[in-house]
Amino acid sequence: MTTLFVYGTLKRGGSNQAFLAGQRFLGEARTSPGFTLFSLGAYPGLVPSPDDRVGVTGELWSIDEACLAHLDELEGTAEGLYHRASIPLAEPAPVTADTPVETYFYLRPLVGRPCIGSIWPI
Ligand code: PCA
Repeated sequence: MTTLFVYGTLKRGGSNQAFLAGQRFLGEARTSPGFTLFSLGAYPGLVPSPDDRVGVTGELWSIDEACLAHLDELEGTAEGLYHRASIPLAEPAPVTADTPVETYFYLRPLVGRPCIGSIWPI
């Protein structure tokens, strides 16, 4: 099982929520400061942002291996669209600090894309 932080279309009510069917919702969460969101149109991308003081708001889910493989396909990890890697959470978090949490980092250029800060509205 992998603990995944989702911040965009995978959140409850989001357009890709169905991809998390049968997985376990652990709670709402926020990353540590140092991350922000850009709008890529119909979905957001999370990137490191050293000047950020707020972090990104999202949800934690416990994901099984088969689901995670589908999510990696959806997020285009093989094509270099997103990269799944660990991210630190702000306290208090729905999981203990020693549980590794992963998220999808956006990898493509952000030229001309609007920075939308800490929340992707659903
Ligand atoms: N889907 C993933 C990454 C960006 C997106 O829209 C998520 O919700 O976390």
